[in-house]
Amino acid sequence: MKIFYSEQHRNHYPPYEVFDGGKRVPYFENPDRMDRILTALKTKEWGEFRLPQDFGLDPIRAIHDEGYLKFLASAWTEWLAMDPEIAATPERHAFLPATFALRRKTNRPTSSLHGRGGYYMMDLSACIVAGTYQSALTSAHCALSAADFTYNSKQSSFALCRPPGHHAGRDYAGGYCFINNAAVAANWLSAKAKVAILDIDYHGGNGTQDIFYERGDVLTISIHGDPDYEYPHYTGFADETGAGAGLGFHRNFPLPAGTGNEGYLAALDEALGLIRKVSPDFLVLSTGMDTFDGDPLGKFHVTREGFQEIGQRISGLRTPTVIVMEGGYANAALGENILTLLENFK
Ligand code: SP5
Ligand code: ZN
Repeated sequence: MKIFYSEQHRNHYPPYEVFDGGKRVPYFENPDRMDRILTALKTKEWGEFRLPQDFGLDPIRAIHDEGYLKFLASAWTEWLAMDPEIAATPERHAFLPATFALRRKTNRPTSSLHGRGGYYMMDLSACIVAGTYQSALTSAHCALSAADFTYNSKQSSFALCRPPGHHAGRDYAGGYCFINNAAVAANWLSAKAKVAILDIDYHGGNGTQDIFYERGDVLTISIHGDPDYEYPHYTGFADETGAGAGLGFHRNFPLPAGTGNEGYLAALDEALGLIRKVSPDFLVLSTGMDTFDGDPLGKFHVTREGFQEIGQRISGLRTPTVIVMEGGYANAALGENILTLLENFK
């Protein structure tokens, strides 16, 4: 199996994030996650590592707002230029806003850096540091490269993306995500063939949902912790099924805290039934491993046997699949877990 991966992600490693309650904690979405996955993949002879190709900005601009991309590109250097204290010890800092644009009709500020931060960010976890923009672009190029390979070969492939993408919307970052890798790849494929996105990360794929909400050409489905108790809190409920031309082409499966293999697989079977009805040429699988029993950010109890079954049932669609890495924070088990899932697609 082709694995598209770049070392570029190491330059995106914020020194902290801010948890609910205002608590500063070490960044959960860290490079060690990739090291665990790399170590596991390298024990197998079937993994063929490839560097991503550079697809340029056009396929990313097709999904993301121009002002937002400019903000991502310049926020860090703008901030350094504003504050000599930060510039003296950049490794101890990350850019975050402290004021957010909420539900009211908002205007887009064009000058204040922190104003733009609050406009383009949904929470305090998508911290920007020096390498963030380049890492996010390269991550998207891994997803595009995997999509290109899968399109041409009709074989499934793995985009080992970091930072992840599914919480990022057209004009906002959040949940460790900046560029929506799966959405960029799926949109690129959608110009050539019929594509569906299945999001199995523990957290609702709000960014992907928003991006495709009014499109009837790409079915999007997310299975996740019920937003009634879990991040991202405000979208991912069962009654959100798309709008306009997209009505009926988005589905959420919010599941209760404590969901184990059995409950998860029942929802998955329902989701796979919907995908079979649409019969896409390609599937983009937003793959988070944070449904794992013991994940520090999750409340599900999916086991390694569960991931085996999940992989088997999804690969049973016999649809060439672009597997895009999203979350998963039980680092010690992450390598084995992703391997268990991937082995079904090789
Ligand atoms: C890609 C991805 O998985 N992003 C997830 C972002 C989740 N951020 C919200 C974290 C809420 C933390 N609740 C912590 C409970 C600790 N016991
Ligand atoms: Zn997640």
